[in-house]
Amino acid sequence: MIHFPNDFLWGTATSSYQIEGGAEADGKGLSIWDEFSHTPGKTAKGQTGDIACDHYHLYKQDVALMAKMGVKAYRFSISWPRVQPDGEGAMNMAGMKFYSDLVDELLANGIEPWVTLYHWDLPLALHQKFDGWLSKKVVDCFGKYASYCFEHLGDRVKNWITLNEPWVVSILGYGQGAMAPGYISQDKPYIAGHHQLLSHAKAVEIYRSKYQSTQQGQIGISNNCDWREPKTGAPKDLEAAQRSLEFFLGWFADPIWLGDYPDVMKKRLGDRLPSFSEEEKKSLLGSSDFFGLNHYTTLFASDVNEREEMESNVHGNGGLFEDQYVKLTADPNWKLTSMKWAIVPWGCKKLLLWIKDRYDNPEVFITENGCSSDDQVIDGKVDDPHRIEFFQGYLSECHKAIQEGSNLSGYFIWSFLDNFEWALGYEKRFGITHVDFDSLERTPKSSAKWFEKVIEENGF
Ligand code: PNW
Repeated sequence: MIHFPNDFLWGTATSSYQIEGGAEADGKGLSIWDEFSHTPGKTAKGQTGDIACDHYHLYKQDVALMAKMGVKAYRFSISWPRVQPDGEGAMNMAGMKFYSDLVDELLANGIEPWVTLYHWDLPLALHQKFDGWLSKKVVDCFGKYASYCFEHLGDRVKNWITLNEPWVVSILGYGQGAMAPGYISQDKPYIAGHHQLLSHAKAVEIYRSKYQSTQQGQIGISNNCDWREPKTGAPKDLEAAQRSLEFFLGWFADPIWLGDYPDVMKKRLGDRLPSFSEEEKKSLLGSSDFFGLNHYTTLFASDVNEREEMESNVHGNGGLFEDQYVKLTADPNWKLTSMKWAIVPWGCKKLLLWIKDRYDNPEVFITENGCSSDDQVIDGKVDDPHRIEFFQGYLSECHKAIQEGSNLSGYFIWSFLDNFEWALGYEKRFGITHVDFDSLERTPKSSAKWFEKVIEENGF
C-alpha cells in the first residue's frame, strides 16, 4: 500500500439532484433538472430524479454507512430551489433544516462536510424569468442564496465549493443540449460560463467580507478537466494539446488564478467571449482558497486545419470543436469504463503537474474521480475488482504527482452511491455503494471495502 501524507483527506461525494429525491417535499421549488428530466426524450428511458436514492429521507442510514467505511469527508451539494424555491425570494426553512440536520449528523459521526452550492439544479423560476445563467441578473441571486447558506450552515460547515464544473454546465447545458436546460448553441456557452465565474466571485466576496473571519472556513471552486496528451511530438500537436487544455480548464481557472481568460480563447473567440471589467478581474483573481479538480479521463490531441476532419472528432467532452480545431482520439488499447471513458491513470499525474506549473502550485483537492461500470449483484454482493484497479491506478499516479511536487491534499471518490447519472439515467453506475432502486437497499461494493482499507492504512 502506498503511503500518503498523514493529513491527506479521504472522502466521497454526491450531488443533490442525483441522490436526494423528495422532488417536491416540504416546499421545495422545481429546478431546471426537474423540468428537463420530465421532458420526453431528454433522459434515458425517461428517468428522473424524483425519488433517486431517496437520500432526503434515508440520509441517516447513508451517513452511518459512510462512518462505517471510515470516510473522513463527505462532499454533497445543496439544492438551491429546496432552500429558496423561486431562486430570489423567501427562504424555505424546511429545506434548509434538511441540510442543517445532515451537517449535524455528519459531524456527530466525525465526518467533515464539504458543501457545493451549485451542482446543476438551478431554480426553474430563474430560468423562466431571465434565462438563468445567460443573464447577469443571476449573479446577485446566487450571491444572496450563497449568503443564506453561509448564515445558516457556516457555523458548522468549514469547506465550501461555489460551483461544480462550470464547463459541463456551459458546454453540455448551453452548447450541446445534453444537460439542462438543453440549449444548442455556439455562443451561449461562453455567456453562461462568464456569469458562472462572476457568480462564483460574488459568493466568495460575500463569504470573505461577512463570514470568513468568524466562521474560519475555506471557499473554492471545482472544475473538471481531462488530460490532453499530444498525439505526436510535432509542435502543431503540442500546441493543439495545450490549446485544448486552455479551452477546457484555463477557461475557468485562468480568471481565478491568473486574472483573465486565456489569450488563445480571447484571440480565437473575439467578441463571442465576454470580457471582464478591471473590477471584475480583481474580484476573480485569487478567489479560490484551493483548486478543486474533477478528473476522469484522457484523450490524445492533434492539430487540424480542415473542417472535414470534424467528422472524426470524438464528441462529448471536447468543447466546441469549431473554436479549437483539435482532433481528439483514444488509444485502442486503453480500457474503457461503461461510459466509454478511457482509463488512463498517468493522465491524472500529468494534469496535476500541469496545474502545478501553470497556477503556481495551488493546494489541490480532487473533488471527483471514479469509474462507471455494469456492476452485477451476485448473492447480494457486488464484486467490482475493475473499479479497485481503477482507483489503485489513479491513486498511485496521484502519489507520484505529490512526490514530484504537486500540492494535492485530498481525494473524493465519485460516487458514494449509485445514482441518477443525469441524461444517462440509472444504468450508469459510479457508486462504491450499490443501490437497488426497486427496494432502495444499499450494499457496499468490494471497492468500498478496499477504500476502507486505504483510509485505515493511511495515517488515521
Ligand atoms: C461529473 N465530460 O459530470 C459530475 O460532477 C457528476 O455529477 C457526474 O455524475 C460525474 O461527473 C460522472 O459523469 C461530468 O464530458 C460530465 O467531460 C461530463 C464530463 C465530465 C464530468
